[in-house]
Amino acid sequence: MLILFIETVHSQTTTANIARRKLIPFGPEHGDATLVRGDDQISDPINIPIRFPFFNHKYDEIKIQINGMILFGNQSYQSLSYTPRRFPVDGIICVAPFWADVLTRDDSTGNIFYRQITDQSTLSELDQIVANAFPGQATHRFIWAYVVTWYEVPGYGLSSLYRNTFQAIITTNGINSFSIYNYDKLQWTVGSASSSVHAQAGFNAGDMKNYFLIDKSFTPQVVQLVDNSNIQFPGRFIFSISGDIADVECNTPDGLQVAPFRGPPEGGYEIRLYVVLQHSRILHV
Ligand SMILES: [Ca+2]
Repeated sequence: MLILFIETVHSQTTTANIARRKLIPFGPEHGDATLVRGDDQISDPINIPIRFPFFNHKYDEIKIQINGMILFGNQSYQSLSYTPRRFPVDGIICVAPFWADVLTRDDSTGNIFYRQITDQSTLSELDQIVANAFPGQATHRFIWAYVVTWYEVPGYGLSSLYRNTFQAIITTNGINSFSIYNYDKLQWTVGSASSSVHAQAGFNAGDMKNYFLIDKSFTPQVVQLVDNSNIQFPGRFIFSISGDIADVECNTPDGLQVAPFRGPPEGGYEIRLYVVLQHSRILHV
């Protein structure tokens, strides 16, 4: 409620600020890495220090796809199309805030930035954002997040006058996972080589069962995501992406996570243990 209130106050001042306020801070000055400029490339595999629950599996590796996706797992994904394929799609495991044919190769402005988030203040902020969206649930005590920002990205074969800025955040407490999509600016929806197939927004577990398309995907109106929401916060969508946790018992291995589980042999990592009991209460050991 606090965040909604602040938004309201700012809406009386400047619209430019309100748009930017959807996004959490990004860019090299915030420690982001930058994806090499290009057309359809995928980042090197990024090992993450937690097993991230995404529906029925846990993943300790992600990849950033320039064309608007975060991919899970160690598949090569080399044959992944720049034109969006309608979910469900077998074997593509991703969150896709805006799958469309980005081209930054010859651009001097557009970039894709990404970083891991483990600082407690940002994690608490994400906790609050999700808690505001799902007020009936207990706080989630996130222990890890990753943010990818597509900043001012132009489209393949399109005028560079048209640019998109959006952000995907994935976060988890080791049991519950969420994706947050923030849409700041959407000015194009289909590259010139995509046969009028407009952008798709959603997620896909790759199992042909767990997937979602945000309304207006595959239509020119998908640009309206900057004003739409599933949580009454224009330009923001939040999804629970860890499936049903009703089966999690406090004595099952699934209920216990150590973060980070991977570290240098010489040590130096803080180790935190989390146990989830009765679906929503978290004990910090
Ligand atoms: Ca591309």
